[in-house]
Amino acid sequence: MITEDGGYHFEPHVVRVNVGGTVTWTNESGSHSTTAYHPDNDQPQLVPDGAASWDSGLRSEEGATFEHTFETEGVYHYYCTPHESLGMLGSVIVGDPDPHEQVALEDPPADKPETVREKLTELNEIVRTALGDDH
Ligand SMILES: [Cu+2]
Repeated sequence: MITEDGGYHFEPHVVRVNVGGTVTWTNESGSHSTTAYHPDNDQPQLVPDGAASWDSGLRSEEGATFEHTFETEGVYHYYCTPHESLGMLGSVIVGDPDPHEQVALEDPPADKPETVREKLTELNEIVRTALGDDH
């Protein structure tokens, strides 16, 4: 599900899996990572409480893949290390979480650049719609 075709983005921006499901990212071109917004990656927490972190590291080979298995229900935001400021962010929905209890869906962190905050707002709208939360 990665990446760069004319722009820097994850495709699709939002994916949904069951609890215990695995997401596989494939690098189409360029050099990218998939990295959780998790304190373990020195980032604000935009994943469920107690969720496992992940960080693929930079992947430069075409066709390189990275997998992560999601054991904790909830909404996860992640980014590409070199292209975060270009808005290369994505989201994973695991299971059928309550949108009102998701750390990831709160207001984007104030100390992030505007491009990142805008992208998080956009992702949150897609996620809320997917979860049937219309207000
Ligand atoms: Cu990238």
